Amino acid sequence: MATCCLSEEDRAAVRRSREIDRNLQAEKKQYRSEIKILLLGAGESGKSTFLKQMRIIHGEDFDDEARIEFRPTVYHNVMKGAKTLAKAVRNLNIPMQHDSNEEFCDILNNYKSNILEPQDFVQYVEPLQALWKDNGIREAFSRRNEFQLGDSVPYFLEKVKEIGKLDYIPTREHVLHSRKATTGIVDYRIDVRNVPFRFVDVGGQRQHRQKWFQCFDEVTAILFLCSSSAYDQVLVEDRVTNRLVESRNIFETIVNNRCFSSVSIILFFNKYDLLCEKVLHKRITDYITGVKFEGDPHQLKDVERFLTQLFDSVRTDRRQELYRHFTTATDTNNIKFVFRAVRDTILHRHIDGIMG
Ligand SMILES: Nc1nc2c(ncn2[C@@H]2O[C@H](COP(=O)(O)OP(=O)(O)OP(=O)(O)O)[C@@H](O)[C@H]2O)c(=O)[nH]1
Ligand SMILES: [Mg+2]
Repeated sequence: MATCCLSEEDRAAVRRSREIDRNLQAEKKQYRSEIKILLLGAGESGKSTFLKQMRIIHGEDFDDEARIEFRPTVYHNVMKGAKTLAKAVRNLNIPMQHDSNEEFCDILNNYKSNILEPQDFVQYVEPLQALWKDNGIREAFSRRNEFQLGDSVPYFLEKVKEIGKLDYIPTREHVLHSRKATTGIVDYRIDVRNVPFRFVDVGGQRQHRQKWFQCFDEVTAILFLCSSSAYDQVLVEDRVTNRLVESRNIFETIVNNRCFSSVSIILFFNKYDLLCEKVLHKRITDYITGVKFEGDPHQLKDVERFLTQLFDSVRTDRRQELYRHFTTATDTNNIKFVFRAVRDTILHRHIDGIMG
């Protein structure tokens, strides 16, 4: 990366990182064990997206064949998203701008099938485009925190024409935005500049969390992901609990768990792109209470400080500083940069334990 446009702090991080690389190369030691990184966090916080980035950056990138496998998921994300918006229009008593779109809402309301092939999606392209332009749908979309809409739905609805082509192959960016909840435990091993890493991704929704304990052995570091933009949303699981409050509660149990006293815990305030946009028109203070907010809730820096304090304040052992980053897991360059810093933090602290 060109260092000319980085802050002094970031430049120092790059220098440190290069030094670690040089030392690793010079020592040419054998690794006694792999670095096991556990990805934890509530549902939809971005764990699997982060893992996809590890694959893109350090592993075997998604080739055409691998990307085609995501096609049914993309179709499903589009159709389910449109159906959710169509239902919301009715439930919130919002009039549609055009009658023809009302008819399509009826079709969507009854839509149940799973599209697997391009020729089955083509018929929906035009009505979906018209629907997404309708002021009624736009109004429902602006009230999306009152119902459950995936964060990638607007991204895909903007791209319906491209997705609707008969020779459609999802791009790498489409793969990163596609959403499929994790239900089991996913292991991914890669070498990052000759250091063996093993990532473990788990399902974050409540019903999947009892499986987390199976992965707690021999952990080197935990990347805890929190959806920083979800402060105005409630959980899919119970439709009552605030998503940020849930995330902080889970973080509290993990960070204070004695099993992890020698584990590096690094917090990712993810979905930073969505946070930047949301603070402009929604005050976090209207949803999260009990912790003092200093500054202006429409100022990103003040919100970042508040979020940091919110999570930092639940830690009982405060000898170490809280490692945290604001991240956008769908942005490969951002994750490349952040992961480099994470890797350095981990190697710095655990190098003696992992090298023979
Ligand atoms: N805009 C934006 N979308 C993101 C970001 N990170 C993840 N997403 C999207 O958010 C959705 C949920 O991400 P996942 O990676 O599936 O979340 P998860 O934590 O693995 O969720 P579970 O498997 O249910 O625990 C996907 O559609 C992602 O593309 C981000 O930083 N910005
Ligand atoms: Mg997942």
